[in-house]
Amino acid sequence: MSKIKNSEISAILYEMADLLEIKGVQFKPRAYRRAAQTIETLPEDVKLIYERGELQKIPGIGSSIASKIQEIIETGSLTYLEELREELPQGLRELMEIEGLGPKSALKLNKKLKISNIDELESAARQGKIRELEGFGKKSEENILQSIEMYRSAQERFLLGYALPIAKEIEKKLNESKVVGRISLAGSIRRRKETVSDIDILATSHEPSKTMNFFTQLSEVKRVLAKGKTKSTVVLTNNLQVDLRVVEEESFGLTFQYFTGSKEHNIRLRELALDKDWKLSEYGLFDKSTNKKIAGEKEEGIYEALGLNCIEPELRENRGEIEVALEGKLPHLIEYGEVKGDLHVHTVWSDGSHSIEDMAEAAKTLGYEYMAICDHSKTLQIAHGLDEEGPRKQIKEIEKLNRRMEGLTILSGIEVNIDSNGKLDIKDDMLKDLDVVVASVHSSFKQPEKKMTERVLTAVHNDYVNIIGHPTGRIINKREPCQIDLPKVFEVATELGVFMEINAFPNRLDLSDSNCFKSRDYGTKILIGTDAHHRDHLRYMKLGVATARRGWLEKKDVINTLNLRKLKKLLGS
Ligand code: DGT
Ligand code: CA
Ligand code: ZN
Repeated sequence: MSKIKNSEISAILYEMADLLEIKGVQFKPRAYRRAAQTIETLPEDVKLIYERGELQKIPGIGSSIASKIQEIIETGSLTYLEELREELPQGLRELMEIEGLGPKSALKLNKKLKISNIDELESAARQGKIRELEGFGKKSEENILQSIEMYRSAQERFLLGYALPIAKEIEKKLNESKVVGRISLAGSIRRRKETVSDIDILATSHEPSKTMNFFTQLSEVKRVLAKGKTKSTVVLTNNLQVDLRVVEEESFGLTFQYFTGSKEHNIRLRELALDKDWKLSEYGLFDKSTNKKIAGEKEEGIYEALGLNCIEPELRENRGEIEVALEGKLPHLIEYGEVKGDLHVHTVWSDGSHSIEDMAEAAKTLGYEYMAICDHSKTLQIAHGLDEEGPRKQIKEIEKLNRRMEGLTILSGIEVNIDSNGKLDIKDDMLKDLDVVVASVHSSFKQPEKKMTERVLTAVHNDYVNIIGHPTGRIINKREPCQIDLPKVFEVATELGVFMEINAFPNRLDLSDSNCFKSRDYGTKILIGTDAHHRDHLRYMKLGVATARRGWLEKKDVINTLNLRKLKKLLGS
């Protein structure tokens, strides 16, 4: 029997899904993708489940996929996959990594222009060969080049939602090993920036060489780029780079402040110090004339000495936080524990992995008071959305569950699709009976600004829409935000009592931090929703809260900090 990991099994299933999709097979790709998603996030080794004969007890895994998993576990590979690889041209999966290229266009590019990787795609586009192809044109050639650029930059910056759990795990291992005294994440990951180029960690230690040995020998490490007494750099098997610095106890606070950044924030602080004839460096805050240390041990001490309240790491981007802190008017940011429920959750009724009940149980373990089920509506065919009568059936099921559930209220909802003219694909008659209506754009992202703004405003004007989901449609590192006049949307939404979503899914974070920052000028209320398609995704909430905090939002700005009674009143349900 092979020693195969869950992640390797799910990689095979994902590839199956892609290849079947390229082949044009119906339904199966979705089943494989869902199984891959489930296995990827399973806390237990699939092999153990298989040994107990319980593969089919895993949600979303039927007999056919179970037998494939069995073959993978027993032989380390899958014959069906090998056959598909033989049958289909090489490189199509790589091409499909480019946003906007589906299986059909990838196949065509391969057949007509013999393109089988991204480099070849780029050179064909630069030579103007793609515009000559039927069904492509000049515009799509430009779009391809733009998407390639985004794909390339994605290789350099990692999603916060991906890097943060890994960073915390390494922090935990160092802590438990007892080779460090104090330890903390620093840099962009401490500021919870949406993407990070690396993981910065600071620690104190009585035995730095022991610390560095332990760090460079962690099981996740692929390569050691540098190993010194005070600083080491490693690359993990997933290509993330991690820096560990061992610093002096006496200057931990200052060094911590310095390496948290951002650089722009630090430069502005240094100017403040200079105004007082002080010097701020990574070793401390000193009086320039006497060279006496003014602060350094504690991070807060530096801010205090400069006449500022301590600025939360998420705010340190030089977006005016220092000026506001000088006036003593820093916002009281929403806290990570203040969220009382999730209002954007998918289930097996559309493209989610779990039943309503399973998602509700998972929400309960997070201490939530409520959760709204917002499955996709019918036109989103790839997500197998609810038809016109779907919501009615779901409301009944939710009522039944609510009678039984204790400690959590399930709200009924839907994520309706806003079509290219702003029309919704579920009738008002149905929408009015739901507690929560999220309306989102899922297609025609390239419309001109005026058209897109009108389109979204049409949805905002609908009497039953509560929330605009992922308002710019961006996918970090993959799809640019659509062109939309957000200030206008904020203004009208606020007037009509419609809320804007911070979609907390790691590759969305949409609204972004800077858009949240702008929304404050309009008094716009925000909903943080995870868009969970799996129970483990509910934990993305903290990424949404981080985005809100980076956007200077307070508890009062975010509707899902309200208790159920107040929330229902606000939703008019
Ligand atoms: P990243 O890694 O691109 O996601 O962003 P950061 O902010 O983590 O940047 P990084 O890793 O290059 O440096 C970590 C922190 O160290 C940074 O936030 C501030 C500080 N730092 C680095 N270089 C400089 C510098 O040249 N001047 C100042 N004032 N601070 C710096
Ligand atoms: Ca960094
Ligand atoms: Zn959506």
